[in-house]
Amino acid sequence: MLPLAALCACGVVKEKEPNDDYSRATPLPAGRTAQGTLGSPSDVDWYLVRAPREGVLSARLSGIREADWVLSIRGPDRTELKRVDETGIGGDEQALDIGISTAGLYVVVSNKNAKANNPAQPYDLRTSFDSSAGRERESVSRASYPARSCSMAGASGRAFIAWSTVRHASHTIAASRPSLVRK
Ligand SMILES: [Ca+2]
Ligand SMILES: [Ca+2]
Repeated sequence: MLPLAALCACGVVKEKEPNDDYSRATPLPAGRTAQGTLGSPSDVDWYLVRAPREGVLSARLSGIREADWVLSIRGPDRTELKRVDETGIGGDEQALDIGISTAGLYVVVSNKNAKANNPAQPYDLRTSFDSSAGRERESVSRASYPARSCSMAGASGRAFIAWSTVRHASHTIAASRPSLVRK
């Protein structure tokens, strides 16, 4: 069980250009938020996300109205594990419940809108890390469930459902309350 503070690690990591390929990826501890800019429409930003132990990583990219984001998750050997391109210009992209080991993962930010021209406006790449989920991989099959706010339902049965569906959220309070799992 992680203390809540570890799940909500604070502080923003600024991208370090040039970071347009894996060899110059900006380091980003799992659970932290990176902030960067699109220096040009074709700017690509690589981040190397490191986790202290095995777990599950989620990432959400947002913040520049003109951008048409593509979010790519790549393994330590740069093989693409997941590519997320669900929205158009102005939409957020998110990748949920990606298994991560201590070898880390690359998260690659790019833009498809050739007319995007807002190099001063920052984007946010928010990550969350849940090491408790590493022990119960079956929960990964719940990845398609929408994240809900981490309200604590009253009845324990209801709380368990909430716990199951929001456990990947960076602020999953329920994850620190394993007693709720009891019937
Ligand atoms: Ca950049
Ligand atoms: Ca870049």
